Amino acid sequence: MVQEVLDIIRGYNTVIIHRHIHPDLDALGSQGALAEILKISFPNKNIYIVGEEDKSLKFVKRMDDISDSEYNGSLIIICDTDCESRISDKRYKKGDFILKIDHHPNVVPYGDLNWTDVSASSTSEMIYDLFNNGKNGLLLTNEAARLIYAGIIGDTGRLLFNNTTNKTFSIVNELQKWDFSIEDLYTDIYKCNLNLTRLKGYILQHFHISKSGVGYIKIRNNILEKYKVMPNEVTHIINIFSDVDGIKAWTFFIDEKDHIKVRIRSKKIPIDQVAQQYGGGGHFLSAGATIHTWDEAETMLQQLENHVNVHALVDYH
Ligand SMILES: [Mn+2]
Repeated sequence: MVQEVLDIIRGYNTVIIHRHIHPDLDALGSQGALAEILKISFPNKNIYIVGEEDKSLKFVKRMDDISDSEYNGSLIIICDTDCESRISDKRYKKGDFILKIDHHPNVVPYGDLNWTDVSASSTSEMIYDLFNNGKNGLLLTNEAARLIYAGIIGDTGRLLFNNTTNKTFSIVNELQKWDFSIEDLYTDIYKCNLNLTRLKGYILQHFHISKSGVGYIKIRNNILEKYKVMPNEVTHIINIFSDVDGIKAWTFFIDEKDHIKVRIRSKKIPIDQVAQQYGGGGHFLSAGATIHTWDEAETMLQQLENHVNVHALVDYH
């Protein structure tokens, strides 16, 4: 697969790399690292990265500002994005060929070529694979190593979640040999602004746990306004009560005025099917959906409750 991917890349002079909306460390890390690798390995190609920026993640990578004409005859690579509706910057449609690189289940393939690896901890890990398997032609830089490291740290919760494999550890081991400051990276990643810290306090006071072990919190818009926190910032604190004894899965309902964002996480029981029933999706243990009423939130919670109840008997490990 890596060879196929490299053959496609070799055939284009302009490569424009996209990723998902509301970027996270893995989206920016994989996108930025791939750009770094391609720039140093193919100095004659035009390589760009595009998409909306997140204020709190500017330390990871800044985007390029390019004109529409750059898309003529270009190769589009889309990192870390499971479905088309989540692609940031809709101009990807203007490209000549779409290559998807992703570690989410390939439920809705949209690329002309799809490289998906659900066993990878992160898309950033796949970018390392690309470099590693394409070694004869590809080079890495300190900056690319920093970006891949950031992406892996983001999606594995600092090598804590069960998507962390032996391979992930060996890649991290290799990356540590490159020249970048892991300490500075951690300082940037784990800094939390005061407003979000106060909101943490509110959530810890008000979340509920159901009989089956579903933790949940409904965050209404007036609360977000009171604490001066943007809805998408809440994702940064999604795990704050996950370690409470008895919790098997947990859900945040985040009021975004015209809709409600649902984020579901789970320790062992796969919960992506519940998200799919509401038009959402994601990973087995980390999924999301969008709903429109608080009644729907109640139905969803009930469904999650039943789901966790039924699956609690299965031996996941
Ligand atoms: Mn990812």
